[in-house]
Formats: sequence, C-alpha cells, structure tokens
Amino acid sequence: MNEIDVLTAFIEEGYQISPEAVDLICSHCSPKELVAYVLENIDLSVLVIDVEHIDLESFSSLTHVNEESFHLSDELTSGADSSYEHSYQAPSMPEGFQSNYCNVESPIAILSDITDNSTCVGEYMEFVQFFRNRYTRLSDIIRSRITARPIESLKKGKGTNFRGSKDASEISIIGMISDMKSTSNGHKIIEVEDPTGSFSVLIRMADKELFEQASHFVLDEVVGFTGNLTNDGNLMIVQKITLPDLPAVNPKRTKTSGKAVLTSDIHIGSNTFLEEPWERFLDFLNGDTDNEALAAISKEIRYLLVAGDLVDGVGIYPGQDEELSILDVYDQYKKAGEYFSMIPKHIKIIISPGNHDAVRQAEPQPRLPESIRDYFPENVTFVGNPSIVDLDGVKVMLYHGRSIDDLVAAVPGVSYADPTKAMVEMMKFRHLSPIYGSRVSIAPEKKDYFVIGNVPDILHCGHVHTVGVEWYKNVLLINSGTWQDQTEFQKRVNVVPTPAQVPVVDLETLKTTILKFNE
Ligand code: D5M
Ligand code: ZN
Ligand code: FE
Repeated sequence: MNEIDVLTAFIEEGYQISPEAVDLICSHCSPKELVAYVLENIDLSVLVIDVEHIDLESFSSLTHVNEESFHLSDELTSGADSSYEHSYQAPSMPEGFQSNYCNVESPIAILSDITDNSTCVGEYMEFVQFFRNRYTRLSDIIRSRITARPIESLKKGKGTNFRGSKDASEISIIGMISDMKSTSNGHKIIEVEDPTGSFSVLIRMADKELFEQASHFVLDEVVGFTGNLTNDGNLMIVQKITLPDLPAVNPKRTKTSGKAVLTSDIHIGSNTFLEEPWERFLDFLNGDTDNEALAAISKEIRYLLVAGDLVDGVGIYPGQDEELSILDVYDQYKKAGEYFSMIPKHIKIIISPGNHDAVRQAEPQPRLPESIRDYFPENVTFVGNPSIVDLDGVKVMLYHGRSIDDLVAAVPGVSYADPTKAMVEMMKFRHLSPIYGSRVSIAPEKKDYFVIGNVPDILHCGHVHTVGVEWYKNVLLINSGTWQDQTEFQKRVNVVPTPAQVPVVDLETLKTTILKFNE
C-alpha cells in the first residue's frame, strides 16, 4: 500500500488524514490491516486522523490464529532415506499477526571469531605462543588483584625464604596448572608454570575453604597463589587463591528491547530429531499459535541464536548410520536451510558450529563453508565456535560446549543434568575450554579464543542436551538444550536429554522464559 492508497482509503470513508499519519501507516509491515483497524476503531468526533489516533500497541496485540497450521506427511518419519522429501510448509503469517520488529533494524556485530583468521599448522612454536597468549591475558586480570613475582625470582631466592623484610614472608605467583597430585596425607600438590619457570604449591586439607576451591582446578588453568615458602624454599604453602573470576561489579551493560531465542543441538538428519515439536517452534516464530502468551512473545523476537550441532552429521560416533534419517550430510544441511527459510525475515539468525557440524573438529572452529551457507536465507549470519556477537548492544558469547564433557569428568559437582554449573567454572577461570589434550581437540591459534576477556552479558552454550539457566555475578548463563530425543548411543552412555525446550531472553531485562514445544 502506498501513500495514495492510504489517503484514498480514508477519503472514501469520509475522513481526512494528516501526512504524518499516512507515513506511519505506510511504514508499517501490514498497512492494509492497519487501515482497516483504524477505520473500525476511530472515534466519530475525530475530523482529521493524526498519529495520536493510531494505536499501534492495541493493533499489535490482536492476533488471529490460523487453526490449520501445518500438515505433516508420513514420509518424513518413515526411516532412513538419503533423498528426502520436504513436506512441512511454514504457515503464512496469520492474518493480523504483527511483529513489533518487522520494521526495526536488528543489527549484529561480530566481535570475536576465528573465521578467516586461522594461522595454525600445528608447529611446536605455535603451542608456545598459544599458551603464552592465554597466560598473559589471564595473568593480567589476576595481576590487577595481587602483586605477583615471576617464578624465576623464587628460585633465585631459594634458601633465603623472603623473610628479610617486614611483609616479605608472604609472596604471590601466578601460574598455569601443569600437574595436580595428592600427598599420602591427602594434601594437594599443584605444579604451576609461568614463562620464567615452574614451582610447586601445597594446599593443606585442613584449610577447608582453600581445599574446596582447589578441588575445582583443572589442568592448564591460570591461577594466582599467595602463601609462604617452606624453609628449603622449594614449596609454597598456600594461604590465598586468586582466580581470574568476574569482577564483583560489571560495568553497566547496554540495554535494548525485544527478545532473543537461544537454541542449539537441533541434529537435523537424526532419526530422533523431534520434527513435530520443531515444526511447532517454527509456527511459533511465525506467530502461529493459539496461545496468547506465546503470541505476545513471538511478536517481540528479533534474534535467533544456534550454538552448534545444527545437523547430526555423518561418521561422528560408531554406528551412527543406524540412527540417521538423512544419510547425506549435504542433504541434512539442505533440509536445515529449508527450515530456516521459513523463519520470518525480520528475525536475524546466528549459527555457529558444534562437533556434529561439517567443519574442522579442532576448536576454535570456523563458520560453516560457503557450499553449506548457500542453502540458507540472507537473514542468517554464520560465525565460528566460539565467537562473540553484539546484538544491538547486548554481548553474547556463543560456545558449543564440548569442554563441558571435560569439566563433568574433572570437577566434583559438575554434571550433565545441571549444565550451567560447568559454565560457572568457565566464568570463574575466565576460560571456555582449559584442558589441553583431553576430549576437546584444541588448535593452537595465535590468540586463545577461549579466554573470556571482555565480559559478555550472556554466555550461550549447548552440547549437553539439557536446558539450564543461571546467573553468575552479572552474566546470564544459558544452556539451550536440544531438538533430539535420546539416541541409542546416549542411552548407553546415560545421557538424559531435556528436548524441545527453548530459552527466550528479554534483551532489556535479560529475564529468561523457557518455552516447551514437546507437549
Ligand atoms: O553430545 C550429546 C551429549 O552426549 C552430550 O551431553 C555429551 C554426550 N556424549 C557424547 N559423546 C559421549 C561419550 N563418548 N561418552 C559420554 N557422553 C557422551 P553430542 O555431541 O551432541 O552428540
Ligand atoms: Zn549435540
Ligand atoms: Fe555436541
């Protein structure tokens, strides 16, 4: 509808309308419906319709639900087939559905991403540089809280015990944990390294608080230790532990409006991919729901974030081909592309990869390749894993979360059932994936992309297939669950997923609502 059409519509009904009101109607994403609404509700005493007579808010809150939302054909659920037929049709937006953001720009800025910046070829010096980068950035954070000396200087002072001057008995060092063991008495001996040397520190069992703190350590984390040296100068008895942890008070964050939907681990192509709940979710994104509360949320959505495992992939675990409904990985992405094409274009989508996706397994992973990106519509932005994005002022760190496997195995109290506990560890140690040489294969890039340098507003992970939402200090931690029901493989390793649940974050308040599409 152009300006003349709008003007004519009002004149035909005997009304005059101001140019500003015409502009407002023309800039709306459903001008025709808006004209009808204004005409229906106008007070008869109004002679000239102006902006103040156009109540966009009540217009937007009207939702007519299309009852016949979609039809599922049986073919899609009938088992493995390398050539699939796409039967789901997203509903056209129901009449009267108005997103509050269809005419609002939802900008995305990528703040950190390995894509196109990978330099690593696996040489020895690259490992040195990678760990130096980690050490420098994390030790700088700790150094702002304690006065630490290089380890080399302890060795020089060996035997003198730093007892010469008043406060000299207590010293601090900052090191990367290279080894941890228990003594026969149950104390912990931790070997730490800085660029100048290595040293052993002892945490006594009797120092309960310190001992508890140290039970959360994993290899290759950077930690500050303050304590006294033993008489022979070979060991520090720890009195205080300083982690790089988040500051007690974060700088004020930028607020914006609208909502972001966080999801991950869709696993399209798996025979336990939950197609019907996923399609209900697509309906919801299209405003097609008979639930008023859901419809109201739907209107507010500006962003959809996917933190990895978009498809199930092929050859990821032994016997996986028995559990696939789409055998070809390109067909899996093709189908994913078709699904994402059905999401309204005003919703900006970000997709980062996970361990089931078709990029290198070594992390950080770059974004999906062009041959796959081509299947997707223009409102999708592809980023690497991990990456940091700015959504109109709200900073989100996305990381698939493979390291959670390592943290569950190494840290007491961290479990698959409660995934945000692992994310709290990441925040305390300001690192997404510290352990080198365990389940996460780490590529030694020049910069350690896993260091949490600038504090994000939200950390979004996936991988473990369980939903979790928790605040740690000023950061919102979200694990966004999955769209895959329990696989035979997961049964064997006792992974119990909470599928088809979706956290939706309000970008002004960061309040989170979990929507359930499985019932
Ligand atoms: O991982 C889905 C879930 O399965 C996640 O919680 C990790 C878990 N998982 C994956 N592989 C293993 C093995 N080998 N042992 C135990 N648990 C495992 P996804 O990567 O999405 O398939
Ligand atoms: Zn997964
Ligand atoms: Fe995964």
